[in-house]
Amino acid sequence: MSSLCVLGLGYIGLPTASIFATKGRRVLGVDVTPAVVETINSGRIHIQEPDLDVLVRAAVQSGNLKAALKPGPADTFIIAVPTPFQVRADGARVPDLSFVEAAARSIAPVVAAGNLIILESTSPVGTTEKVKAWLDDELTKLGRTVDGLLYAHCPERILPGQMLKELVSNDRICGGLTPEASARSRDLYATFCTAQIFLTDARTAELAKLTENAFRDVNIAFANELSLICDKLGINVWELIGLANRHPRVKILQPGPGVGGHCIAVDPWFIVDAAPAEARLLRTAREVNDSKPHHVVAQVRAAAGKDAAVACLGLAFKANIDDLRESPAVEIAGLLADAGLKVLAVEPHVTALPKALQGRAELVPLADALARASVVVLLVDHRAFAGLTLEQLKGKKLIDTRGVIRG
Ligand code: SAJ
Repeated sequence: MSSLCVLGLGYIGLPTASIFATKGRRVLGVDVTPAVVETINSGRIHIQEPDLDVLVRAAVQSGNLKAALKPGPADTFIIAVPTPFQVRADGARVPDLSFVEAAARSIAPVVAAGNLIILESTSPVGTTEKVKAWLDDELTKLGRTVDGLLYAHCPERILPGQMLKELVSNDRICGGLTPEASARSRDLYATFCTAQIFLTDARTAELAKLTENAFRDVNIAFANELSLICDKLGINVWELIGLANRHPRVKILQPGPGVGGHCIAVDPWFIVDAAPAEARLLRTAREVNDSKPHHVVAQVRAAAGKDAAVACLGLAFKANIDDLRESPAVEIAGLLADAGLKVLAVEPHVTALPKALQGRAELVPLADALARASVVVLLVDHRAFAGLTLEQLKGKKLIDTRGVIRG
């Protein structure tokens, strides 16, 4: 069985490294953060995802998964590092590929003839070619010549909250710089992927991944724009969408307080950056979704008197997870605190407030928040809030951004 070196042990790299290890591959997981390496080597995890702890423990206990700060020799290298965007002085969002570049350069001392280098990180079109160029450059600097390196982009599409299931059951795309690279990648992922694996070129694979998330962003923006129109016209957007969705070819998504997470609110910008004149709809969708938290804040401020206590139900970026990063709910709670309101945050999935809210809000149980607040804003459709009724909120002003609370 061939060996692997996985660069980046985050939400994608860690489950991927672990599943390969449990299938009998020797895996070296690399992360630049010493605490992450120590945690994983002790069989524990530093991120939250259902059942990931069990998988990582099994991988480490099998002896097949080891974490380190630096890469070592392997047959295949998988790059799974973050690809955020930067905001340029003129306001444009441009991809930040510095982590990918650092990872590509870091393997130059250890790559060997015939190795396969896979980029899994969500990336702008052309990044796989750049990985090759960065590695070539670093090899030249080291005075090394390594023949027959293969490169492919094999994007990950797993849904936070269901990652382990989707890792195995989602179809995959393997886009090589050469057909041989695509085929070698397919053989590798077939180790654990039970679904179909489609082969293409690297640039198509790169744009396919971005397209999937841009599609979802545009569709959520449609729902969010409808909610703004309905607020203006005094129509219940949830009833409206429910009725329109009775049409056999209409399937509108759900409005909310904005789009969070690390992918959908980022990836469309990579397309806009590459084709700014053409990607007009994608840019507008991003703007619509990014403006939604401000609309919610304006609604709450209009409902709340000066110094009012506001119960913010939910802080996570979506339902039934504890991930608070890039969450519109956290942004809204912060903006309400800035406006001088007393913010009582209810988030049953965490035990401490995120840094952005520390000292500016209180984390309290649901009953406590409902007893003290005069305004309730429901921000996340967690199961924990599903039973709430209008009766329980009598005498309070309610802003339900997810359409959860029933009469
Ligand atoms: N949201 C709405 N209304 C909806 C659906 C979602 O407001 O009807 C919001 C959520 O509350 C959340 C955000 O959108 O704030 C994103 O949530 P999500 O569940 O749609 O997606 P993510 O970010 O958890 O995961 C996405 C997935 N992409 C697609 O569904 C096309 C996942 O498959 C990708 O692997 C992941 O991005 C990624 O890593 O790229």
